[in-house]
Amino acid sequence: MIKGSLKGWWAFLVVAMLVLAACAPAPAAAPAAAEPAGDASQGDAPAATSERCGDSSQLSDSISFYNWGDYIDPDVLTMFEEECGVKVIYDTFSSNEDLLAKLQGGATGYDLIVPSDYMVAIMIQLGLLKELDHANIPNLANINEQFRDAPYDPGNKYSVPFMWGTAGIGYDADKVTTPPTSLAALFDPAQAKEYAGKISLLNDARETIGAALKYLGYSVNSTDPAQLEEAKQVLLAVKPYILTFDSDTYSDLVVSGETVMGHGWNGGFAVAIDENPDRNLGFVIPQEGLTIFVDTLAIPASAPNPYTAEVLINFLHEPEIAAMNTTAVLYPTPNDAALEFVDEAIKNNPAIFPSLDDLGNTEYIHDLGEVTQLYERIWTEIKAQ
Ligand code: SPD
Repeated sequence: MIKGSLKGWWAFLVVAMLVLAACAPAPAAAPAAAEPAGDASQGDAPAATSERCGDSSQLSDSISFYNWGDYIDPDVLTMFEEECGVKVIYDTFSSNEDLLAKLQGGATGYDLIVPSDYMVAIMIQLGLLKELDHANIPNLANINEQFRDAPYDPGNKYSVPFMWGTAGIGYDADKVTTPPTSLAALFDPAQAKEYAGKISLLNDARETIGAALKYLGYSVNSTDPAQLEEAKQVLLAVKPYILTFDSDTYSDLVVSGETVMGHGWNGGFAVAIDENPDRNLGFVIPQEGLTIFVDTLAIPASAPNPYTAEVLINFLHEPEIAAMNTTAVLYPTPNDAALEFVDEAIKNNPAIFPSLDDLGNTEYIHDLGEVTQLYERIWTEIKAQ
């Protein structure tokens, strides 16, 4: 999808290299249409001829896929529907916590979900995920070893990495005095005040409290109440300068000029930069470091169509299909076999595909057990003020 000239990438690429070297809309209701009987009882799926569709006699007529926004090439879903004869009922969410609340609230219609690393660990513990039958997902072998067998899901018993990425700061270099390199641009009140009402932060408790913790020199996984109180005070101090907490449109806001900088994920800003080559947009992983994540494909324990979900997971990791997705959403795929189908300009852009050996101070978010409640309390207080 790198469509235009690469001019717009300069700020993105150069700043990200320098830094790396130096160091909601509420989710929609569970779709009623996604409450069919289980896979095997369907039986009337059209005869599928493609090997990529598994055993067609076991496929359901439809499948309900609940994903992050802007995280799939729509053509991929159409291909799956046409090739395998399975209608995809697609819906999106904006945070791991929204996804969890949905499942805990009793939504039983979803067949395929996309929890991030730490949320997989939480969902496993809560018994919310179904164990995968690896025999139906041979493309698991395409996943880079660094992303397999992770601590959040040893042996990939419940999840298959889908995409990965990092958080950072996206900005319009023509509208800021100096392109940001530090989290101080967001969290030092003196600096944030300069862009009062023109800054957005992620609408995500762990990401945004984590960013404030990083600004203070602490871990995004701090469990120290005193450090968390400091992070809360940092966020409260800059809140008057924040236009919105938003995890879906943070890059659109920079493009429209409603903000001049925003806290967001790399792929979101990468698409904005790619689509606006005439603009001086940039993205930086701040020198303090921020978060790195792996978003995964997993099947809820209550999924009506688990076999079809496994077939879709495997389909999404066909090398050409994974390449289509990464090219459309500009998040890096963990699928090594896909890389030969990804444009060099994308693969060689360190802000889209950061070097895994050089991620500086970036940290994965971990499941913090009971301390999670403290994060939730602080987040509620910040949002309420
Ligand atoms: N638009 C897709 C955004 C996916 C971001 N992943 C979330 C990571 C949360 N820690």
